[in-house]
Amino acid sequence: MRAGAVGLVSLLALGAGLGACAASTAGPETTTPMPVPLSAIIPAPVAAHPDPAADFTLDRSSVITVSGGAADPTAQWLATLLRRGTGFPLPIVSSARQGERVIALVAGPADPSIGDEGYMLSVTPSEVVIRASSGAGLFHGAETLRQLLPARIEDPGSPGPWVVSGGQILDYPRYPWRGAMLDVARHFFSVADVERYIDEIALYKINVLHLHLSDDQGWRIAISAWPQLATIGGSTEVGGGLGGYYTGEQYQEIVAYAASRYITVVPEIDTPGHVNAALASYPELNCDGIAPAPYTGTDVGFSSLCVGKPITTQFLDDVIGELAALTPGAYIDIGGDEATTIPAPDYASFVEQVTQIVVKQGKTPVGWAEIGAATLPPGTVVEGWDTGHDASVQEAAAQGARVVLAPADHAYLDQKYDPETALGLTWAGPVSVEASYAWDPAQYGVPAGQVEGVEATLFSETLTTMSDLEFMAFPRLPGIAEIGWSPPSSHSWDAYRERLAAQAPRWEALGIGFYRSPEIPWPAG
Ligand code: TNX
Repeated sequence: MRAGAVGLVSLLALGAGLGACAASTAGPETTTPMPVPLSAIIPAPVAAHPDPAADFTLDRSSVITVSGGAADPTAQWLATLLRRGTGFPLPIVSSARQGERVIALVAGPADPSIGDEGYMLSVTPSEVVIRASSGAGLFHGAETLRQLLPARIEDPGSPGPWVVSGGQILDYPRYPWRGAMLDVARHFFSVADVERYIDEIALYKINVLHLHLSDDQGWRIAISAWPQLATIGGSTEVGGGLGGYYTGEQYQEIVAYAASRYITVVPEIDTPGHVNAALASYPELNCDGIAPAPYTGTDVGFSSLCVGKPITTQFLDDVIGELAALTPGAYIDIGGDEATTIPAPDYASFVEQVTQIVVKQGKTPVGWAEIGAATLPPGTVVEGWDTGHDASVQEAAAQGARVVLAPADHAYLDQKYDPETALGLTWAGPVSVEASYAWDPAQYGVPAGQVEGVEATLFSETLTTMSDLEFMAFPRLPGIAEIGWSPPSSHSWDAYRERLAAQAPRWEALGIGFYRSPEIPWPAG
């Protein structure tokens, strides 16, 4: 699914100001702030055509109309957000009465260039129309409208006026996979925390939540045939805290919450390495039949499943089978990184076995770059991490795998911003805000048609609370989201840092404790 640029030429020509800076205040004769320019949103839109004579003002008598069933969930979501912020009733109706100002969500035929995730947004004095061919497109359009409203829309019962800049946006993603990986294994995060993170990444049109559900320090998903994985494997975390795990129902709640934001959960069970929590839970999974002690440190690369032992196959069948049954999305991630304790041929045969188990369950395998050393089923998605230029990414690409790029020196949100950052690791960093934005997935030697997208990873060895996650993700995550969504022609650090600065009041209103990096010209306040 790659959307073309058909029909965009005139809009692009008129869309001067793309990447322009954020709202400024009007002249001294008035205190009414200028509305957010159409081109100020993150990710930058494909094309924006401002019409200063066509601003729209949301008022107490405004209504939301829906047309096409796919519009209903987004209408509900948008109504909740706007009612809370404005205090207006904003009923959802099938058609507006004469003179009512309207936000119209229209699911149906749209410009073919927008593909299945794009949207068109048109703002005139009487209506805001968001049109898309899918629910996902409408949702992305609604997130755009949210950014076009003043940041105080995030605060309950705020005063107006609620002015949206006039004009048109036509917008669609560069890549189909715009991911955020969250490590709930090194430290456990509650369902509420994960749902909050889902809302935060949805703001920037991320559409994949890769959940790192198991590692040496913790196993975080209950598996009915292997209950001790959760009760023993889930009972620890880095630093010796209590850990935790999701029941199947809780995991499904996360998956459903993500789906309501058009985000697909990709669950990862890391194998054959990164398995101390599983080995500690069941002695029989170990080659010598002896369970190791739970692990609460931060080393990597010391544990492995016992390749070739029949019970290992049983374990994989049961775990992947149950996870597949709980997961409506197309993907199961089998990890595959840093398996340094087993010989290369054993590693390759293991990866071939485990990816076939995923295929047998009707899912598409995903794994870290190292799995490129094995023969992979068609369609496999490989995630390039390290620097992204490593040989295994090329090996995977050469066999036709689709590649998601998460180069650690740009996309690892667990790395310190600078040497002074209190949280975070250092092995690939520091990763400044500028570094997180200064890369292009097209420059990693992977054939263009095989670059599936990007991912911002958040490993949690040093992160214990939701505020820690937010401090590391913001302000870097929006840059990676923009690299995954926006056309390369809009890429400009100077313009981007102005747009990023303008996000700060919204994060403050949402209670997101972001890092006030000195690289960004934050507004005073
Ligand atoms: C490398 S990224 C790892 C993880 C660590 C991470 C810390 C990858 C595939 N493996 O096990 O948590 O570095 O940055």
